[in-house]
Amino acid sequence: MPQDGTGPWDAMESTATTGAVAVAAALAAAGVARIFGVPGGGSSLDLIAAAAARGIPFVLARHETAAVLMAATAAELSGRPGAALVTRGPGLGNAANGVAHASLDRAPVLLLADGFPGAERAFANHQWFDQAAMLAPVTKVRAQAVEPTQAVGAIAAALLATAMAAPRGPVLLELTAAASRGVVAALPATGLAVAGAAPDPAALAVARRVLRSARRPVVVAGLEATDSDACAALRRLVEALGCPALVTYKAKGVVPDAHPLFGGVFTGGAAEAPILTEADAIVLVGADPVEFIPQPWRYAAPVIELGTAPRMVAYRAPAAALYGTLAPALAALAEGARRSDWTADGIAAHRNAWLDRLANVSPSPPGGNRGLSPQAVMEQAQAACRRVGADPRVAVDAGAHMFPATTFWQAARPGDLLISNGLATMGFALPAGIAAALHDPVRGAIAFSGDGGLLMALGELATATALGVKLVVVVFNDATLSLIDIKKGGRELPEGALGWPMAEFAGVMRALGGLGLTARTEAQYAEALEQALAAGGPVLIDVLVDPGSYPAQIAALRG
Ligand SMILES: Cc1ncc(C[n+]2csc(CCOP(=O)(O)OP(=O)(O)O)c2C)c(N)n1
Repeated sequence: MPQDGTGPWDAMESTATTGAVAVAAALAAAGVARIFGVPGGGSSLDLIAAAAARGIPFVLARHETAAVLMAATAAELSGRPGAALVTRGPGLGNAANGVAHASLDRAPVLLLADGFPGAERAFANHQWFDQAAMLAPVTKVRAQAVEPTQAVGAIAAALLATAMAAPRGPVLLELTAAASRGVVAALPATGLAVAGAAPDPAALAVARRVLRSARRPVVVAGLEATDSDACAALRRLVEALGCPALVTYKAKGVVPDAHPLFGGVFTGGAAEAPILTEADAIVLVGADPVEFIPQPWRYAAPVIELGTAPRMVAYRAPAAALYGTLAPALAALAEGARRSDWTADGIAAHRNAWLDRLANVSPSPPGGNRGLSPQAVMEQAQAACRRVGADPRVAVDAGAHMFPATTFWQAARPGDLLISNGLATMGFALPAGIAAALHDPVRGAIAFSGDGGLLMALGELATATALGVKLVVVVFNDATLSLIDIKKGGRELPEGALGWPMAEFAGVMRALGGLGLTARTEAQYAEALEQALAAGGPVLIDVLVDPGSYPAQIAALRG
């Protein structure tokens, strides 16, 4: 039966339908909230129409990587798969970095790409390359529907289930117009089943023994601990042990920064070493080694590893390992856990010393640009939010500004701070902020970005203004790729190798239909923040920052 995409869904359930409708049904059953993308002329348009008829809106991005970053963020925040849609050839090529982010940041995303009809391949290779091969290293599984197939809905459902299986990650479905328009007799039947496995008794016994013999355990929460059940169970374990908990960047808020047991951020570097050196057992909870900076593991204490799946990298052989659903394993560990020897004062002393190591202690060198300190940019933003009762999520880009951003932004819940950490790609914060504001329009979002990262994603300012999302974009403007500048050492580099004439971002934002503000002093920034937080729609604040504190910060962090 041909579908016009306007009929009531119930009427379609029992009748023949199309491949696109079957895929849309699989998306809906999996709980996909939106499709982000830049369409082509093949299956894309059928999918957009079929998904809209199923109540899944399409969000038009300006660049495919940004679309996938949005889909990945939506997936992280909802706990359901995300979906992105691109055209074949250049569309898929452009999407590759977003897919790499979804892969290394463990986000379940279905990438729907226009495919190449078999008949066409016989006489044309315009825009053709082996799309599945190109994305093979960064996708868990790839499927093609070239000819019409009854199985297309089931294929989409299976891909979505694979994306959600641990470790989570992206999957690819190439779909030709013939497959999206072909008549399909039945829709995929079910949604996603999420199994909650009980921890392995033998492994649990070992883990309990290691934990019981420890007097000073330290818990490190990673990206998998952001799951709400896992987070609640982790907090109970930490409170039962009365021990400090560290969080990775992606797990900010799993234990709130303001919690008395919060011990700091874990990156795998030097800044957190003092507290972990005191540990006689380290409990890694959902911490994926992709989150750690590439330095050898520093600690002698036995590791108890809780993860959704065995790790791909042998950073350290754990003394005990529990793989599967985190919450029951955490609950089982908490049972009979004895209180540690840590004191609240001892933990607070470590936390404060960690903050001091990263604080903006180094004065700007002579000749500095006299802009704001990056730490002040974060602290003023949070103070302004508290003053007006705003509670935005924040998205942080890759670059030197990420160190003060992740240290000084106080998170209270998982998902309060979004970041690309496994891939650490620039151009993340703006699309992630848009997706966060769409996910939760009441909270909205602030995207903190370096000027280099923002220039990579600039077109998404137009996406933000077209959508009218509640988003504040704060640019750390220093006209330099500062994180790379720190690494140049004594090399003589040609003029312009690491920087550019300072961009006027407020003007760009205004030209794209949003409110653009400029801050060169703390007073101007305070005023701009007040205006931005009162606005319903997107606002950009271009802040002149002084990069003088970055070298000391990175040295303190990484050692
Ligand atoms: C897509 C991408 N390209 C390059 C890099 C390498 N890189 C990491 S940080 C950085 C500089 C970022 O500059 P900017 O956005 O201005 O932020 P800042 O370091 O000045 O805070 C570069 C080039 C990256 N992480 N991602």
